[in-house]
Amino acid sequence: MTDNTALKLESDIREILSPSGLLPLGWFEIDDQPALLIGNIGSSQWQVFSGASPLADGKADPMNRWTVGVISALAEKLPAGLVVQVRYPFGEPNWPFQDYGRAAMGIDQSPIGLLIHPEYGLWTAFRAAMVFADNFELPKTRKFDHPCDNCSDKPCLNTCPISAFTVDGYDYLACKSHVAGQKGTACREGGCLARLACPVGSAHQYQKPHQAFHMKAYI
Ligand code: B12
Ligand code: SF4
Ligand code: SF4
Repeated sequence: MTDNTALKLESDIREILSPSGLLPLGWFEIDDQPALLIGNIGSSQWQVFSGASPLADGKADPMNRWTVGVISALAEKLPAGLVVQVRYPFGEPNWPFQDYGRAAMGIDQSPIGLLIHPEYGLWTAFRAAMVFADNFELPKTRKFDHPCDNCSDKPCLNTCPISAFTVDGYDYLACKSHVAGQKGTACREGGCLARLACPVGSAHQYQKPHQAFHMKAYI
């Protein structure tokens, strides 16, 4: 019989997080303890974040500061002692969030490095991982077929104007310099053209201001 603690906790967390637009993405284990991955799907958090004070105050890393605020408020609403640690995909140490995404969501890497989900495509990002004290049973992660296996044209690999994706990997320095330069307006204002070329989950593509926000932070 399955212990339903994890499902009940996930449902409570989903409800508490719902006004922020962040959501639980799946369970996995960190050092044999239950952990829940939290993130956004498409621009699910953009409307709330873009009206929040961390973006308006002009200080550095507004999305990260906003995330810490949302997750800290969530932890305070849960029973005392239940959350033993919160890990973030920014700051130190550099936790392996793409490994967490693989474990929690049953998805894998696309040829351009981002993890791809059959429904949400390349449009998921991870904002936090919460580690819990109790050793409750976790629901099994569904393992999806890899969407790229059925994509013969692979437009993500031949759309980048400077061919940043090669057999040697992702040339992020060339990418950054293009995005910051005169010819990089399309990427800078509309988002990575290689990512946008993927047909999977295109309904979840980030809204334009959300794309531009990340590209500005990236350069
Ligand atoms: C360092 C880092 C970067 C560096 C990569 C430097 C490099 N050498 O390539 C830079 C700043 C360039 C970067 C850029 C982006 N990143 Co980044 N990045 C990270 C970070 C903080 C650490 C990764 C790491 O060091 N892992 C540890 C090492 C040992 O493992 P690794 O597998 O070798 O890691 C390498 C890859 O992850 C790679 N990488 C990181 N991001 C990206 C993005 C792309 C497109 C590719 C091809 C590779 C790549 O760089 C790492 C170091 O070489 C993670 C968050 C985290 N804590 O995991 C996010 C993360 C991997 N990035 C992410 C994203 C979304 C991006 C951007 C698309 C952001 C944006 N602009 O919207 C951009 C890509 C630019 C573009 N073309 O659009 C997401 C991926 C989500 C997903 N679905 O898989 C993560 C998980 C952050 C998050 N909050 O969700 N990133
Ligand atoms: S364009 Fe095709 S190969 Fe590239 S990420 Fe999308 S599904 Fe995968
Ligand atoms: S942001 Fe632009 S330059 Fe960088 S990888 Fe994407 S398409 Fe290429």
